[in-house]
Amino acid sequence: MGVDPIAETRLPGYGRAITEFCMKTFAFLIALVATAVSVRAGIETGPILNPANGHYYYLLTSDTWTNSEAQAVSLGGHLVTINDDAENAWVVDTFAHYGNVMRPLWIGLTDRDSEGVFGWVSGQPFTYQNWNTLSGEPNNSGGGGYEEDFGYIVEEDSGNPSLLGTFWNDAPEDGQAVAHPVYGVVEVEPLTPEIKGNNVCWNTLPGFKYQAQWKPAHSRGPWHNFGPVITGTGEGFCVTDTPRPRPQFIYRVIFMNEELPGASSLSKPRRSPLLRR
Ligand SMILES: [Ca+2]
Ligand SMILES: [Ca+2]
Ligand SMILES: [Ca+2]
Repeated sequence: MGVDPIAETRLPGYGRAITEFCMKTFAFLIALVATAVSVRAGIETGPILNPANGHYYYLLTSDTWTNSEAQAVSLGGHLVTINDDAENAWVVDTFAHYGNVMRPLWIGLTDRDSEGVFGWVSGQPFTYQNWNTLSGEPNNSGGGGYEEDFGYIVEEDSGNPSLLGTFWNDAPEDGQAVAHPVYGVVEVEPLTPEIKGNNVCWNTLPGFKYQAQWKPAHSRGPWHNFGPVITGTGEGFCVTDTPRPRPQFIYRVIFMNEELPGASSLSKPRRSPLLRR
C-alpha cells in the first residue's frame, strides 16, 4: 500500500507535457493581452479645464512617450503643447504633484524625425522654450549611449542639483534614466468645429454636451439652435444640413453642461470661435 493507484496509470512525463503546453499557451495569451493593452497609456485623471485657454487636460498613467501620445490622440488631442510660461506653470501646479506623487511629465515635444530639431507633435509652431539649460538640455544623452528624443518637464526633486523642476529635459522614449516614472499630460482643444459641405463637425469629449447654433452674420439678434443636443462619445460628430447662407450665416458650438470637471469658473456657456462660410 501507500501507492496512489491513479498516479500509476499515468504515462511518464504526460502530466508535465500537458502542464508545459498549458503554461506556454497561457504565457502566449498573456503576451497577446499585454501587447494589446500596452499600446496606449491609461488615464489617471481628467478632463480638467484650464480656464486661461479653455482647453482640457488629462493626466495619464506612467508609460512610454509613444503609448502616451497614442492615448492622447484617442482622446481627441495630443501630448501637451506648452505655449507660454503660464501654461507651463498651470501644468506643473495641476499635475506634477497630483495625488501627492512627484511626477515628471511627458510633453508633446520630440526630435525623433530629425536629431536636434524639436517640434510639437500637435504641429503647432515651436516658439516658447523652457529647457533646463543649466545641465545643457537638450543634450540627447544621459551618458548611457542612447538617444534622447522626447521632452518632459523635470520633477521637483530629480536628485540632480543641475536638473531643476519645471524646466524641460530630453529623455529616451521609455523614460529610461529619468529619476521617477514619467506621466503623460494630454491637451485637448474641444471646440474646433469645421464646416464640411453643409455640415458643422467637431471632435467631442466623452460625456460632454454640445449644441450647434447659427445666426445671420450681421444680426444682433439671438442665436438659433440647429440639430439636437449632442452627448460626446470621444469621436468626431457632424450636425448635418446647416442653414444655407443668405447671404451669410455664422456658426458656433457651445457647451451645455456647466457641471463639467473644473468648469465651475465659467459664468456662461463656453463657445467655439465663430465659423463663416
Ligand atoms: Ca497649449
Ligand atoms: Ca534627440
Ligand atoms: Ca537630456
